[in-house]
Amino acid sequence: MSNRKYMELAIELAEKARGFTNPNPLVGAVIVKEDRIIGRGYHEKYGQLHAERNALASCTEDPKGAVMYVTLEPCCHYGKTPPCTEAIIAGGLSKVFIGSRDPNPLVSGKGVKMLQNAGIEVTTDFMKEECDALNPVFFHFIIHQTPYVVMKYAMTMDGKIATVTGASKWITGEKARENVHRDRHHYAAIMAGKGTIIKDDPLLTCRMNGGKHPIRIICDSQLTIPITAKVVTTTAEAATIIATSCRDKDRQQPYIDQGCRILEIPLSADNHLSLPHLMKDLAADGIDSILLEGGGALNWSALEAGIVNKVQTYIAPKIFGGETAKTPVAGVGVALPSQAYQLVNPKFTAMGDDILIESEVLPC
Ligand code: AOF
Ligand code: ZN
Repeated sequence: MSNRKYMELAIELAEKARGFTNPNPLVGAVIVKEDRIIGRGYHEKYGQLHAERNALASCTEDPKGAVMYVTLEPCCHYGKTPPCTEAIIAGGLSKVFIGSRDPNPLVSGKGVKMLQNAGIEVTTDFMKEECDALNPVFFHFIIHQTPYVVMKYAMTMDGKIATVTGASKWITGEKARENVHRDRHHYAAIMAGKGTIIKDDPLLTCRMNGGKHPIRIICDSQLTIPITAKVVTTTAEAATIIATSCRDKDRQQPYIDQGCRILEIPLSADNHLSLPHLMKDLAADGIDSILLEGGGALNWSALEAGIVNKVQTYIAPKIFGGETAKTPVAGVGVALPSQAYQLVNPKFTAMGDDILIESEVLPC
């Protein structure tokens, strides 16, 4: 097998843990001796052994003189686990192919140096683009210390997220909706505004087999969502954080009694919750990624605040019409096309009869 095939296998292994390693990266490793795979491993769950150590532990033969293919630069620091570079050196490997560079300041280039200083031959940036594609969330979180935010919405061909009566079940078909549940598992949290809770009373949980529920974050500056809302009454199933500017402890208590956590967030100049402030607080709690299922008002605020990294637009082959039927992004909007929020690197995926377009937001 070629070097590329071995690294492709390492990428496949890394992918298996998606949704379970946050806020740590997805990493896979393969160990090869004389063209035989003698070990393979991946980082399976947050806090557990890294990919390299799992691969070494799985070796069916002595790894002395073998080659490792690893999707991320091996760590060289004592964190929750001892440095992987030590295990690679102790194992006597002769060569390491590395995909992504690790921007973690504790590692960043030092892992490579440590291996080279021990006389190991190192090839860096090997299939870097493919390996980098595993971890946009980790890279964003470790560099900026704020969550990676994905704005998701489903609309008709005429750009409506509901009919004139407000009905929105369903816009997309089953395949697209299954994909949303996969994403609820992949990302650490899901965020919605008060309007969505009052109008739809959603559960915002993950209904994928073997999936985990995202932490539910509700933006409610005045703290007025009903105490009977599903996101409030089901905290035994999935955690709920209510972000509010209301500091009145008596008004907070009924939500706390139901198991919700209250996060006090200051208001911004336009009297909305300060989203950059909220993002910092959530990051401090280890929340590395958020699926924003916002509704028009929150979506606009999020764009304006510059916290959105990616937009996922599901388009269904339907037309609702109706001048007052809601659209995905509301707020005051921009005055000129030249002032638009620009999206780049679009990826198109057909899902049953629907289309998913995923694009990155160009920072302003
Ligand atoms: C992982 N899994 O397979 C590799 C990682 O907190 P720790 O001790 O688990 O260390 C986390 C850091 O280790 C992480 O930020 C990244 O820089 C490095 N590599 N992490 O969770 C892995 N190889
Ligand atoms: Zn490590």
